[in-house]
Amino acid sequence: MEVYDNAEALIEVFNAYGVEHLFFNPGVDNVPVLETVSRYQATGKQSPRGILCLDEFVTLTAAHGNYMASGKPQAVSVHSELGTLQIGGALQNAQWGKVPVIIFAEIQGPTERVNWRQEPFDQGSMVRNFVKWDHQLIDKEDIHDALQVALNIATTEPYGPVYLAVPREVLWHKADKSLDKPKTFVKSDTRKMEANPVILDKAADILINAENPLIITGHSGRNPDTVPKLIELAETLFARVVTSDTRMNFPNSHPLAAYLAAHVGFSNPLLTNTDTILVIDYDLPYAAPPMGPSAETKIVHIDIDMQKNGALLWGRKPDIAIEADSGQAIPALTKAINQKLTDERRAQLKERFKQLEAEHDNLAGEWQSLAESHSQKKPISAHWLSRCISEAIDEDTIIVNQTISPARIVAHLVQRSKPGTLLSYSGGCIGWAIGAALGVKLASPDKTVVSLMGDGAFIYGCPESSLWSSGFYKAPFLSIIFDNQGYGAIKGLFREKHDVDNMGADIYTAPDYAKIAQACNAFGRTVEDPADINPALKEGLEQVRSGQPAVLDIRLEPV
Ligand SMILES: Cc1ncc(C[n+]2csc(CCOP(=O)(O)OP(=O)(O)O)c2C)c(N)n1
Repeated sequence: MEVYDNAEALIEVFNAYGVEHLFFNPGVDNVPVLETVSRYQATGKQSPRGILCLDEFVTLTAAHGNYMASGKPQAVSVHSELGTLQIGGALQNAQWGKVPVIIFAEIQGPTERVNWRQEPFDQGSMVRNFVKWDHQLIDKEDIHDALQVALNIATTEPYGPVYLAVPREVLWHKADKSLDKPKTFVKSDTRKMEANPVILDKAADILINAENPLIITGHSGRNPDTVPKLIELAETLFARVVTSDTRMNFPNSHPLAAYLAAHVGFSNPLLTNTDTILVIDYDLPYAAPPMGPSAETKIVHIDIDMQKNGALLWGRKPDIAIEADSGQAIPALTKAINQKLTDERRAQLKERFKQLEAEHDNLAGEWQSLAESHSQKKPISAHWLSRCISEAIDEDTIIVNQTISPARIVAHLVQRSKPGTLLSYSGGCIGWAIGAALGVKLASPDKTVVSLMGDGAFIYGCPESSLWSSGFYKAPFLSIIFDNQGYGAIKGLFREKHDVDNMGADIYTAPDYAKIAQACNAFGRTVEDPADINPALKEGLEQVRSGQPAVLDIRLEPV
């Protein structure tokens, strides 16, 4: 077997940074890397495990899921400019999801423009809008050094994707013998950024004096031990917590978890009615919410990433900006608040808690009753389905969620309480959940993984590719399709805002998704009767536990 020294250097750098998988789709160009990975694996040498994905969209989406479950940096190898193009919208999700991933591809083109039909002379320009850094290796540049720079940039907060275009002669470079030992590594500084105590003190004053404070968190739960810290803060302030579904940041069963009435539609009255917001690790959603907080609302913002690509949260500066790692800043803030709270204020806050707890219980009860009232509704309702899913899974099951129009229903009815048991996308590209579930299962082989998505998302997610890899690499997960036979989010939004009812975005005489699953050696079942949901969930979970990927196509009321 040939010895490709630069391919070996690449593996050594990946090993040093803890990269465990290489999600790839081949062209002839990356064969030396793939061959070297195989050789390392066959001879018992440490190497990332190669995971073949039959579509490049899945390479990066699986890496995204794998990062979210493992916290480890990721590597993706694709075929030159074509493979890079095929990654498509998965890259926007990785950008918004702050995924520390290196994507590398061969470059064969000239270094200058010849004419528009020439090979891509600037391959990185295809991804430049979405990565923290891209680089094209030039002759004689050391791939080992370039990779370290790339991985250091990817793994420096705020994390994000990087792209490396590597000339064929570098990737294919041969040596007489293997590397004796890895070169030295200079990794990026991973110390936690600490909050400034003087600013924390000011934030504590504002929050103590707030009458109707709201904590909003986006992805503070990315560090699992931040979850109990946030609970402690909420219970010190007795403030309600709104959490995104990107991570399990705060248990939705907690009395301080904010619930919305089931009928409020797209708006969020909690955001407009509060006098003070403590916002933690939160990005502007990809599709902006209709209304932000009022101009009088005080905003305290804790984030590792204050800049948000230059865009301010809700278009305004916070009153207090605390640039820090939330895992450190949250307990420090709780401490500062505890030191300042008088007995009198504590007693007042406890009174507030009683009211919030009663509101929570009322609304949670409303959601449950609504779901139960749908138990025999035909076609099946998303409420009843969500309620059944919640009952069928255990507390360690990891939900990988990209439901769109039923997102709020899922958030209120699928109970999650343990850190790390809820993962979702942050960007805007549909098709994330099924490939991400593959990556999650590879990172968490002992956990049950259940992905939730719409029928549109199932198809966007390249199900044949995701299910094939799931079966082949023995990483089985259950996919549940909230099949409303159309693009519900688009139709719902237009109906509400523009009174457009028929836009032709229905997927009637829908493809048979269960048969697609079966064709990929997965278990597949279609469910149309609400009474069949529980038996189908049981069967799907049993299939997954016995090692087979499974898909349940739950036909809901068409949108
Ligand atoms: C790659 C991509 N194409 C198109 C869109 C626009 N889009 C947003 S939501 C949506 C509908 C998704 O349908 P489905 O997954 O079935 O969920 P539903 O809206 O029905 O709940 C579309 C097409 C997008 N976000 N990403």
